Amino acid sequence: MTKAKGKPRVAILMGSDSDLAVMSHAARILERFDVSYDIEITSAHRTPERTVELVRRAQKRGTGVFIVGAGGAAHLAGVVAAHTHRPVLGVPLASTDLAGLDALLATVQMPGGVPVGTLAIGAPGATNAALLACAILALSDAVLAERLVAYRLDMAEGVERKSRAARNGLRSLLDQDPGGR
Ligand code: AIR
Repeated sequence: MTKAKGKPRVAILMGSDSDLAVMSHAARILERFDVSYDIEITSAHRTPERTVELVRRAQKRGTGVFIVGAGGAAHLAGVVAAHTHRPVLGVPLASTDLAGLDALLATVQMPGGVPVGTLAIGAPGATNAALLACAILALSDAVLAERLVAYRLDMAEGVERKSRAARNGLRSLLDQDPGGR
């Protein structure tokens, strides 16, 4: 499935449909930044040949960055990295009783020579993988670079708004119960 106009600049790959809700955080960021992407389910273990085929096809179409999420014995990002020289960003997912620690170690502990840039476990990792993908593409895209600057400004304003609201909230809590316990 391809989203947004033109050839996909980013490929989002994930090991299972059960990963989709978390990986949708990456897609949301790419849409916000108007970066075209392709999203596919493929497994390093269940569909090894499809995985390699998807990486080759994406490369041929000019995809610049791969965002790869998997849980458990999460080898997908490493396998993708073995088949491309383009940047691979791995997102470890919490899909077993080990709560993502298994996927984190499997994704981050690549042997020297085949890098996977590993993000945090779960939704923050998916969000940051997409932001990092945008930052990589922004090296040769001034419009995208501007959007990244605006995103940070928005975020900072949001924190200031929340700080004001927290101060007001505290004031009314203290005014309601001036004695306290
Ligand atoms: N997975 C799929 N193939 C190899 C791995 N490691 C991962 C998926 C998912 C988890 O196994 O990325 O996080 C469970 O997948 P499922 O399909 O059983 O829900």
